[in-house]
Amino acid sequence: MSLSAVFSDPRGGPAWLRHDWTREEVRGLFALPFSELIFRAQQIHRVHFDPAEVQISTLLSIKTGGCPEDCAYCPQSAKYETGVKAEKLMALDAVLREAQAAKAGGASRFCMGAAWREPKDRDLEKVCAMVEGVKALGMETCVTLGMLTGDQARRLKQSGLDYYNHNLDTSPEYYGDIITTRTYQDRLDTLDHIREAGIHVCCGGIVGMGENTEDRAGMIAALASLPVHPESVPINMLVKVEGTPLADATPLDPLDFVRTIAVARITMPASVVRLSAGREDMTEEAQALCFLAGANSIFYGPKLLTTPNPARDRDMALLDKLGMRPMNPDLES
Ligand code: SAM
Ligand code: DTB
Ligand code: SF4
Repeated sequence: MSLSAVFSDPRGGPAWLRHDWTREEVRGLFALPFSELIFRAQQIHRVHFDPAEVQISTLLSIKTGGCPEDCAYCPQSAKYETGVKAEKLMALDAVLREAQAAKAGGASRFCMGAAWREPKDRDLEKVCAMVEGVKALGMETCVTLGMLTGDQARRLKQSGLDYYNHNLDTSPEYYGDIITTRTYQDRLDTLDHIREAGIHVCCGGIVGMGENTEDRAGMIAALASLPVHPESVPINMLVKVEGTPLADATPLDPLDFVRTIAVARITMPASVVRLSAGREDMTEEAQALCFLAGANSIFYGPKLLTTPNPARDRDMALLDKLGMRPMNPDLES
């Protein structure tokens, strides 16, 4: 095979993006001395991004709790007693009020999450109206609604949706320990539908679920060998919630979290890597290391979907201290 075949993007992306990352190579990156790993991540980060810029998204749970899936990390699964009350889909005007407040707070993207296995077509129409309303406010839109058919993905694209979040969550071999109600292939199929519809893909995973380094390598290898890299890669630290099977998971060394960010940055150089859930319990020093390792996006605002996130003033103070500033949405991928 010629070099250009190895390094070219089958769908016409820039030739320097690699989609043939082997597990072995990714394992090798995780095994690098910490300083070497961070150095490489910083070099690559600076080729594609201004290291002082951070993309700011705000999350809203538009349909909370009562989900039929059994994801072992999730407070919204109906299978676990977590104290999260099942609610109906929010009304359009209430969602738009929240989006307006997020915009006023400085967010450039508004992400709406629903605790569904998959949306019913009737509900999808309501979400499309939300997407249209949020777009009209001048914000980028992202939704995460579970599995989609090709038709549903095309309908969302028609409404103007910019991003769809759908995570692979962990390695293919650890997946069955975490979720039994759907398969890795189900996730990959939905990712294909999103990509085919022309919607930007937001896809990452969770660490700190009792997985080992090999699983973290497997997860990053799976993400980095997708036919087109996700434009946005959220790396979540497990938020442990009482009542879920992972409530007592062994805590992950924060340096292993930083390593995961660095390996995501190196293998998916042009993607925005999000330091996603888990910041509420992370020190400022650990977050600063994540930014040094190539993270350039955060969720901003005091709540994720159902769990706490740092208060806005705390985050602004941290970004100020680090000399970082919000990314201009026009420059985001
Ligand atoms: N139901 C849809 C789905 O699963 O795709 C959308 C919402 S779901 C809450 C979105 C993502 O949130 C999950 O894929 C998972 O990566 C993340 N997530 C959920 N609970 C979490 C937790 N306790 N800690 C960290 N991330 C979590
Ligand atoms: C993602 O990767 N992380 C976000 C978003 N996508 C939807 C969700 C984090 C949820 C954390 C647990 C909660 O607040 O319920
Ligand atoms: Fe449902 Fe999504 Fe939570 Fe899984 S992660 S239980 S699919 S809301």
